[in-house]
Amino acid sequence: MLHKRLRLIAVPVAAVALPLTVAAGFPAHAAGAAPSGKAAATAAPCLADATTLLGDLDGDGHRDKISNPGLTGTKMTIQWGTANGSFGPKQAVSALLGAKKGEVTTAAVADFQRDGKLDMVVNLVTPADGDDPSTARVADYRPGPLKRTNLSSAKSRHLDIGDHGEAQQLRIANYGGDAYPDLAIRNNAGDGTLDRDVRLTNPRSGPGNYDYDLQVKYGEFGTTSEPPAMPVDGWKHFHKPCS
Ligand SMILES: [Ca+2]
Ligand SMILES: [Ca+2]
Repeated sequence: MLHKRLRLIAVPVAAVALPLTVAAGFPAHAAGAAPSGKAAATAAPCLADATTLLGDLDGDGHRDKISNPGLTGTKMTIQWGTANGSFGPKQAVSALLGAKKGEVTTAAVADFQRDGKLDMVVNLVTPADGDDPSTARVADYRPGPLKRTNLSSAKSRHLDIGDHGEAQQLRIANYGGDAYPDLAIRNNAGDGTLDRDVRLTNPRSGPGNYDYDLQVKYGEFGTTSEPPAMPVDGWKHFHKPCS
């Protein structure tokens, strides 16, 4: 008896709720389509040229200019965007990260988890003298937005890219055929070995840890005299040219 009464009540409620939902959808659509300043400023990252990405790194709504000569991740610079669309002076990522004398800085920028905010992977290491490689002093996945002064992130976490040798290059790659940018690391593993290590991205958590099976599938085992090939099409695969 109680069951029957509840069902009778439920039907009119559902009938009313549907039109309300549809009506509520209209204003949201209209606002999204309007060319407001904010929508334009927070547009998706795009490629100004093969080695220059324009996208918001500090979360202020203005695109910043990320230059990555040779796509190696070792000479990356950032120019913070301004409200009128111009860019500030070039700042070396190594300096912003506080690299010490003799340290090799590598960095890679992409929207790893596709939340619309650019993220950064960084690695700072002092190369060793002998056959045994040293490990990184700093190796992080830093989800955006990043602080302008030191590229820190509220959600920064350690990444193991610096635990298996000396990262010499850090590049965006496309492995596994999904929509999430991955990492390729040119890694000095010691004793004359120079490998292309890989880290595939997990949509929930970002770049993953070392995985032997993935390494065999997507990586390459090389030597100092025969270095592994490194990807050059990572940014191009995940970003359209700026028009
Ligand atoms: Ca910005
Ligand atoms: Ca992101």
